[in-house]
Amino acid sequence: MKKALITGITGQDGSYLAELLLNKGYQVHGIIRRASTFNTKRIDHLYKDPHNEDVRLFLHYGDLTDSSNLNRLIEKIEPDEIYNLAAQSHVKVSFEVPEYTAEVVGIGTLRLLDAIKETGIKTKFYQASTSELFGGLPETAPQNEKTPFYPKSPYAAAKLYAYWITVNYREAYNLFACNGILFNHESPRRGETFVTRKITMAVANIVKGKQDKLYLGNLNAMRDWGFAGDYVEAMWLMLQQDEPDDYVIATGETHSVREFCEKAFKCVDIDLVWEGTGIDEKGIDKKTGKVLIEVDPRYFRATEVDLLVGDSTKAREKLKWTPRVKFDELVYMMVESDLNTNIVHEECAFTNIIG
Ligand code: NDP
Ligand code: GDR
Repeated sequence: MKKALITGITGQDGSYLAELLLNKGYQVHGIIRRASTFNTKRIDHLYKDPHNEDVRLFLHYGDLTDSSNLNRLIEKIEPDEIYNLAAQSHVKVSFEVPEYTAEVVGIGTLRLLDAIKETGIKTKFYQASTSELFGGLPETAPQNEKTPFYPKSPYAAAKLYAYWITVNYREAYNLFACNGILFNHESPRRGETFVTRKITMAVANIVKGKQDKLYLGNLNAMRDWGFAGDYVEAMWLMLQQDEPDDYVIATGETHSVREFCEKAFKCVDIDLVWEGTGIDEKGIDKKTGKVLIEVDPRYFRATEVDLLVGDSTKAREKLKWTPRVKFDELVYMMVESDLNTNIVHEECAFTNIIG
């Protein structure tokens, strides 16, 4: 039985990847952080009582800031595959906690790679790289593996280090290490403070009368949004190849935040019309004239990434990977899920403050 170790197993991608690997018959080990409340809600459905015999999911306390913990776990588990998904993954938040972000995202990746090298275990390593690496060069779109990098946030700069240290350990120590340069991917399990989920939660809350208005930042930002369930398959495929390599994973389509709002509200039969420009812009319910969306500059970033769209030809040819879920289906899936969930108003109020 193959063994996999996932850092960031409690996150959006970690939960889909754990599901995929368990379905493929793997024994899955995940690193979780100690928190004052439970942080395992995305993987609770995969949990089995460890007193049973057929348990294949094991959770271990750990943290990417703790080298001795990582060394010990890698030595003990001896995984065939390691997926490094753990990160302080919020771009806007990285401007507020730049040092911590660099510590976890950048040096955390080095700690894992060095643990592999030092323990000498034979394993394959996946690094969660990101389209944010291309942030500052919109004229290069669509971006592929050869596009130059220009990080535009502390998060992206830390991911740049993680990208290159992964390449360096592959070249210097012959490790099987891959970078998946993934463009934005979303799902009903997306963190509540990322823009897509913030929008779909607000749609559901507005319909249920639990929220009046949605406050957003830059409505003009354009992103290549795919479905997380499709993207974790690409991660796995990268580690099944004969040679390690780096791959862009994307849908090849790009849409603005404004367009995402329109589609999401359309799912509940609300047509949005826009009035004003810049920070005065409002999204209005065409039928009732009610203002449903307002711009709040608090969500603007010190430096913004205006346009991302990926060219994943290499992955499509070499990995035979294609995204299945289209943009419209993704928006619908997320709105429907939030409509069926009993979201508490307070949670949403917080999202409006910190998202
Ligand atoms: P999430 O924010 O949903 O999950 C992040 C995970 O990392 C959580 O399990 C979190 O634990 C864990 N984590 C955070 N800090 C630490 C730490 N110090 N030590 C150990 N674990 C930690 O991210 P996603 O699932 O969306 O993304 C997965 C990875 O892919 C991330 O590295 C992200 O940067 C990258 N990425 C994501 C993209 C996307 O569109 N989703 C696109 C490209 C790259 P906890 O639950 O306790 O907070
Ligand atoms: P991103 O995702 O920064 O692309 O990083 P996010 O959903 O946070 O922002 C996308 C775009 O929407 C604009 N925006 C807002 N964003 C948030 N969060 N909240 C708002 O209210 C809001 N209004 C407008 C942003 O300015 C931005 O342009 C995600 C993360 O998953 C990273 O970890 C990953 O590496 C990249 O995707 C690829």
